[in-house]
Amino acid sequence: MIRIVYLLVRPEGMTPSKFAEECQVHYDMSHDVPALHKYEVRLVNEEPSDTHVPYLDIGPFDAVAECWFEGSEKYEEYLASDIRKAWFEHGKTFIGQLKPIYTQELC
Ligand code: 3ML
Repeated sequence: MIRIVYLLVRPEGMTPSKFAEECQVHYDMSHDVPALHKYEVRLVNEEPSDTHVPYLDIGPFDAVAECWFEGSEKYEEYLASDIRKAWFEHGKTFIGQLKPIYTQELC
């Protein structure tokens, strides 16, 4: 399974409630995107810094998302899809900055 994690920052001037609304729209749209096995987006609620190991100070960011794909062929199909392109166009309207993280299994 290919899994890509994203940190999302809302655009300057967009309220948190408008951002949350657009995240919901984006989530709803994800169900029509071909070859996307699963999409999840969650709002940042709290970022506690009292960690048991040294705190990594990054951000600020407003949401964490993840895309799942069953393999590289599905990922290519997703990239080629016009519905995926329209989804990204919606993304441009409410994602101010995006940090993609391509993850991999331990072994
Ligand atoms: C890639 C993505 C990360 C995310 O949260 O949504 C998708 C599509 C997009 O960026 O619009």
